Amino acid sequence: MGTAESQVAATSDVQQHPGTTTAASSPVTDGFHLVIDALKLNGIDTIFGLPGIPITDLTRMAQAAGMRVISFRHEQNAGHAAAIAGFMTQKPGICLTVSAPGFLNGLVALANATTNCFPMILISGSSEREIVDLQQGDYEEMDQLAIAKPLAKAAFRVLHAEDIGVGIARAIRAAASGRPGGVYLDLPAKLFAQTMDAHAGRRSLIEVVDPAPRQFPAQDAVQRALELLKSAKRPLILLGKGAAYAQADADIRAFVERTGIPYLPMSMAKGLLPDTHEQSAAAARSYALPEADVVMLIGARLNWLLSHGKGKTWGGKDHKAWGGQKFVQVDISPQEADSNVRVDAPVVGDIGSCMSLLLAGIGPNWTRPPADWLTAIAERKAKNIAKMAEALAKDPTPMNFHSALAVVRDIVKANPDACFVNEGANALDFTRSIVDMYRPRKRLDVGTWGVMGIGMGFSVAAAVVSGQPVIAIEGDSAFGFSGMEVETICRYNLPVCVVILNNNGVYRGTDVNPGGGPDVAPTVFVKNARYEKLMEAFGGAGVHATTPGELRKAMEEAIRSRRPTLVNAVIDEAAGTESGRITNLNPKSGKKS
Ligand code: OXT
Ligand code: ADP
Ligand code: MG
Repeated sequence: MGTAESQVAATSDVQQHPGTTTAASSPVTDGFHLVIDALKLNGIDTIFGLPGIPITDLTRMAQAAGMRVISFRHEQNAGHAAAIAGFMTQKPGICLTVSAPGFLNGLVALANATTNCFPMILISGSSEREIVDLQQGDYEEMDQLAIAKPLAKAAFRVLHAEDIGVGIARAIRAAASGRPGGVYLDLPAKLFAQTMDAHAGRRSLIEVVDPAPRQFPAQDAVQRALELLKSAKRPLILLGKGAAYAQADADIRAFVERTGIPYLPMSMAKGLLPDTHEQSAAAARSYALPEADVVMLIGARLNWLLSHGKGKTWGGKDHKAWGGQKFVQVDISPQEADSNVRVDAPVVGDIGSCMSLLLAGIGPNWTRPPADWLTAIAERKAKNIAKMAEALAKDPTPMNFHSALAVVRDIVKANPDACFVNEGANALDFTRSIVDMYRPRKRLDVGTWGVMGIGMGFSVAAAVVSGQPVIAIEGDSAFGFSGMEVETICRYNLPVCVVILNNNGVYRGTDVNPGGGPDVAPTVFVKNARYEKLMEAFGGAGVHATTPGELRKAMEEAIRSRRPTLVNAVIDEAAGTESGRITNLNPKSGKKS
């Protein structure tokens, strides 16, 4: 990699900058180059961002220094791109924004990264401290550090060029170590132009050694967990996105297969083992959860997505009652256990280390779970799969979610290495259960918050990071949150195939204004919108698909050609339900809690 010194020598605009050479002509560097060199020194080669005061030159210089600078149309999408790049690579993704409004636009992604345990660093330029602190009305004045703090795992500000190396090292460690998360790094405008001796500058940079150190669990914790699992009559493993993130794929698979315990993948853990694996209990979810007696969580939290580990989902008498399960929880965070219900066997450490010890501990004489448990799950599974096959075989006009997603399912099966992005409500939930995944970390979706707007940011990052084709299955509302990034996709000529499951609105397009006035209902969009023309506007391929055959042809062609493509798949506007599978979370007027 280039040193600070060589960067200055190589970059003409620095030499034009006053103060970059001294009277004695000893080499100097500046804040811009120290930031770039610190990132490069740590193996960070891509920045997702949006230029403007005070970071425009930083984007130019980063590009001149050989970094990939992916420039977006809105910072939120750049932030989501950085976060998912972090999830895919275990290296913090970098999002670079301008001050106040650009910074604020990046905050949803920063907070979402923290919530989802994705390592990312939001770097924002900021206004002059002296003016901000006296509230004298600077250009884009805002106390960004204070605002970012509650939304980030950590937040830092660098005031002096000689501290840039430390600032970036601290940000990397905070983002990647322990439970990963979003980190904010505040770089005031004045910092970039500060100069210092190039040799001293180079010495001030830190190449972070072991940014996410392995953390082995205690041997007695491993034994306790194995004893509990051994005692189970109806054990179940839940794989979460932490397990996918950990890249311990072989050990996780070996543990599942050697114990013979059925498993359920959370959404972004789909594909960690292929969804077609015979031990997958995904198609028997609502049977397996309440019936299980010992549940092992690997990188999954007992949050709302798992009904907090209690209530009717788990066989409890009412919505708050414990279902009687005992829990093993494998997690890097020592505070996660007992956050919702009692965890009988916490195993605290990084999943790679934990799984290697758990695997070693099961030994050759492990008894597989009782046959009646496995048979019961297999029967429920077969029933649900048959029901699903029936629904998928129908060919209604217009298409419904099932007939469109039957096509997507085939395309993913034929292209298991393609990355898969998914958001919406019905467009999310139907896709999750219909489209099987075959490889780890391919399914990228709305995650812990169910946040809309990840679609195009995730797609851009997935294409850039993996070099593989990307398939994005989008509700028409979901797409709207980041739709302008189709220009970004075309600009970088990325192999992204966006499929909009277009049912004319949020959840469906059939609602009517209950007040009878001239406005349409809040959930309804322009009917029969031609989203594909957005992609055509920027030189990509747009397809209006009204049949499964047209959809299949368009997707096959998109994957073959690697050309940016948007398929507007017209879905029956009455096909969706309110909030998809989580209708029950909508508060009802007058309902007692
Ligand atoms: O066992 P049972 O019988 O129950 O069956 C289950 C499985 O066994 C079975 N299954 C299978 N059968 C056969 N074969 C196979 N292979 C198989 N696999 C599974 O299928 C069922 C279901 O299985 P699942 O999914 O595993 O089980 P379940 O019970 O659903 O799991 C529970 C959950 C909670 C884990 C799961 O439902 C889940 O992960 N849900 C995530 C939900 C979510 O996050 N939704 C997104 C948010 S909704 C809402 O908030 C929206 N907004 C508001 C908004 C948001 N979010 N963000 C921002 C920034 N602003 C506003 C908006 C605006 S969604 C939305 C837009 C919606 O409109 P769109 O146009 O975009 O989308 P459409 O709805 O399409 O119009
Ligand atoms: P899901 O939504 O798939 O259920 P969650 O985001 O709720 O997953 O949970 C992920 C969990 O994984 C978090 O509690 C986090 O601390 C944990 N985690 C993330 N990375 C690692 C890792 N490398 N080792 C151990 N645990 C991890
Ligand atoms: Mg819709």
